[in-house]
Amino acid sequence: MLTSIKSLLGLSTITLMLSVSLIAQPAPGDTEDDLPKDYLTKDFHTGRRIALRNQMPDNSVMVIFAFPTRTYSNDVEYLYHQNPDMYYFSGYKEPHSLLLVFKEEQHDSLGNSYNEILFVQKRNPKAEQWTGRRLGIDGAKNRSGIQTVYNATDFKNFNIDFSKFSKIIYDRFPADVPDGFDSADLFDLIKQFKEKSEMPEQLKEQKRFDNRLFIELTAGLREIKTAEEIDLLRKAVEISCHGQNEVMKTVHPNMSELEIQGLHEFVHKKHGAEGVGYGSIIGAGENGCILHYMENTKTKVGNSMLLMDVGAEYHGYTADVTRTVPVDGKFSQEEKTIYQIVYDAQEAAFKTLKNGSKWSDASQAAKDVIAEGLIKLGIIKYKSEVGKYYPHGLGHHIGMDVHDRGNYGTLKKDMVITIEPGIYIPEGSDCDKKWWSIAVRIEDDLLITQTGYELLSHFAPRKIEDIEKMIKEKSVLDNYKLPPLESGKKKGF
Ligand SMILES: [Mn+2]
Repeated sequence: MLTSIKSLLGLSTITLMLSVSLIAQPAPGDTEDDLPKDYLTKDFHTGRRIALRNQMPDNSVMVIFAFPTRTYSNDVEYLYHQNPDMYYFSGYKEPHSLLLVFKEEQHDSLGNSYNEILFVQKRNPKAEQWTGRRLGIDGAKNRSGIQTVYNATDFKNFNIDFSKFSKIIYDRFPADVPDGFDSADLFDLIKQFKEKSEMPEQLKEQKRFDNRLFIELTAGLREIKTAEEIDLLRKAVEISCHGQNEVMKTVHPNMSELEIQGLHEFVHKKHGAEGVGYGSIIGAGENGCILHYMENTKTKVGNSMLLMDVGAEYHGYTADVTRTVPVDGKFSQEEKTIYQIVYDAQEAAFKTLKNGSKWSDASQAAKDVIAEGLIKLGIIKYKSEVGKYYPHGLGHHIGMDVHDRGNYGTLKKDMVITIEPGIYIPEGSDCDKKWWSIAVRIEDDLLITQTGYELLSHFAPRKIEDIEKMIKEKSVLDNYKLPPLESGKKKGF
């Protein structure tokens, strides 16, 4: 998109001419037929709202805004990502929207009743030609199953008496909402909501506006996955594993971290994953010690260990899978030793998992194995030092967010979680030099069952010998050859 969006607002002759033919036509995407068959259904979103309403306190309303759009460069926006809570409860993926879910039936002045309202982006052929199709009212009804849908432009004059509710359940507002040209964008919707509801500045004093309850209700629902969600997560995880496998089969010391990232994401997209759930982490050698390393700028990964933490996002659900592999195909003795401790820690955590087990038991089991392993090698002296080389938690829920909403107490059937112990020994650490720059994380995605767990990410090898075997295999990606670049040749880069 190289042309300025400002010319759209200038209504140039060309945009006007081109837009005429669009006006009478419905936007593609209005019907379920235009969606991939395994998308979340209207029944899913409707069911989630029913489940929410059942748990809401009497005389309450839940308020969910879309996420803001964000600037990438000048007049270019980042690819839009919907607020997962909005998507979960409505299936609506567009910005500048607002969902209200009421505990009880409401009545308007014309005698119509409703217990949920969705305010959506107004159809606008001129804008749609530039920034994409909009569902509009009919499309949004069809997608969400919500019968009361209005254009966001109608919120300003919509007659609703927020003062009668004993609870207004809301999420904290994003701090950086741009006030665009539109008179009904997210900025205005939030402003209008604050005015209509007479939201006080000091919310802490006001128990009627309840943010804690918002988190509690959404976490309680979203941490237990429905059958449709589990299907989508299975797919996201399997795709991510295929990415890991193809990279293992292709990787060589002259590859760059960026190229490796590209190979993962190519495999994801080949299988229909729209994006990644978080910035792909491809850390060679010392870079593996940076937990959320996303620059991926090393031009040659060399004969080091390669830590790859990558998660495909498929139809709104993200996987989170990490594999750490030796680029030259063989773990050195030191690498093997550290890797095996992390592997054993992961296995120890796995053993605790089942419906009713505690997050803290899994965490402790993994931590104990890592601490004992590091003490045995003389890398630490006391158990209490383990955080030096294992500085993060054991895992988290995955779902629409990579760190998905959850209560993190007891594990329950149909939760989908990651278990990801790691050991990171940066250069200069207070231990024998031979351990320096070794970084290992093994991260798997698991479905909690009544009696144990199902390892969803079993498609990618975890054991030392299985990884070495996989690296020996050939990938179809292996022999791609691109012409070398001409630019910069004379200057030597
Ligand atoms: Mn993770």
